[in-house]
Amino acid sequence: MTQILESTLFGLLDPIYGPGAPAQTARYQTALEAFARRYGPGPVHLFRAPGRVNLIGEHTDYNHGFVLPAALDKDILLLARPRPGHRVRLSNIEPLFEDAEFELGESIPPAPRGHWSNYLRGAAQMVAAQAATPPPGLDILVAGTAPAGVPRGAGLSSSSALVVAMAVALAHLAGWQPERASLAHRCADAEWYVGTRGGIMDHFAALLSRRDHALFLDCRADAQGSYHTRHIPFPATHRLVVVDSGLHHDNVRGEYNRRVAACRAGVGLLRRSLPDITHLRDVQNIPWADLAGQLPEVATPADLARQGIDLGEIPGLDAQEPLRVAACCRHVWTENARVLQTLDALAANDIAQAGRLLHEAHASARDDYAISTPELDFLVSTAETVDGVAGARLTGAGWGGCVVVLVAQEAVGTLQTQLAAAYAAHTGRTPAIFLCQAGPGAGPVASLSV
Ligand code: NG1
Repeated sequence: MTQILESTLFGLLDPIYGPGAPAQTARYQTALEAFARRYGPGPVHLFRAPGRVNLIGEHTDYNHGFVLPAALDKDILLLARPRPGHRVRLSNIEPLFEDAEFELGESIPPAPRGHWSNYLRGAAQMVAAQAATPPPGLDILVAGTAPAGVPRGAGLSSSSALVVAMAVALAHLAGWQPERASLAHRCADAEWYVGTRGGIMDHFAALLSRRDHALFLDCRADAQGSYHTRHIPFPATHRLVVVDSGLHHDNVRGEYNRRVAACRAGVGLLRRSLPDITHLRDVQNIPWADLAGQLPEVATPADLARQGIDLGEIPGLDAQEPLRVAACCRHVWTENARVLQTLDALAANDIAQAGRLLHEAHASARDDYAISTPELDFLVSTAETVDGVAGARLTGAGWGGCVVVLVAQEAVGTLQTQLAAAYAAHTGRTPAIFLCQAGPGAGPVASLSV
């Protein structure tokens, strides 16, 4: 096996990970060695795409609202070597994920639902359709193993990181250089390939983030198709701590799609009095009390269809299962306001107010959007009893995964100890707890020889 000098790797990784670079070199070495074992010696291009934590703004993105995520220094590595023809061979450093192959083109048949390669197929199909020069066939190895990788199913967006890593790699190797925001948007559409009507937040966070900053994103494009983003510096006195409940629900895509449907139902019903609206974002400046009376507590897709409300295409929606229309719309309406208030609080360095907003966002996600779990509720309420904690909330889609805690720098150690002990006593589980070291967006890392 060819030795890549540690000093070479360190020089490449320092601009990406800063003080965390030394801890990354062994992981890169391992990935490069695995690539050489799988595909033989020769050139290799290295790419990375980070996971993200969302500070606030949950389930607002597909309603054209506001979000405030930050990329993590936990990322997925994708190693690629061009090969003759159009075949893509995929391998994963984790044996759980079997090898796969497909032919590059504008219409790539999916593997069975749930297969990891679908994230890469969706991205490949998108790049093949968009790039002026078709991307080359590739031999690929994916390395995303935790703890340095993005934990899977934890609401930290490992799946979107996979899509983005593949898109970045193929675009780079095809010589296609779209604007980052445009690539992010296309990646979000590409992820629909796997069967979820998801939003754009994760792909924007993975591509446009900046070290030590959160990314404010207005999820509605302007008339020219551009998205408004702003990099928001983290407060110097506080840290974001991410706590993984260890409970990951794989089978939540149906629930996610039902929330999308509830929001679309709200829009359909409100259009009777506000015919120009297309998304919940459009009613943000109307008092909630004026909207509430037009929205039923529950309605089934079948009821809504009878009333002429078109929910559009949503995979796997059961026509008879009730949607909680009013509560879901209320969450989105209040959450959008909270994101903007959080920006103001951070700009004024009013951390207590930012913390209160996180607390309210959790209550709204739990009670109105109904996406929390007893374990997430326990982590949030326990964290909020620790001195120095400003606020906490679940982060990501919900139904398990992580909470994020805004905590004074000097209280980080106490928070970790107290939370780990309380959670273990309550559930018998040890939570993974780590600091959010907000890192830069996805991109090529280097071209080397192994
Ligand atoms: P995660 O937590 O990665 O499953 C999902 C969506 C986001 C956003 C959040 C909820 C995808 C790829 N990701 O994120 O767009 O809607 O839920 O805020 O659909």
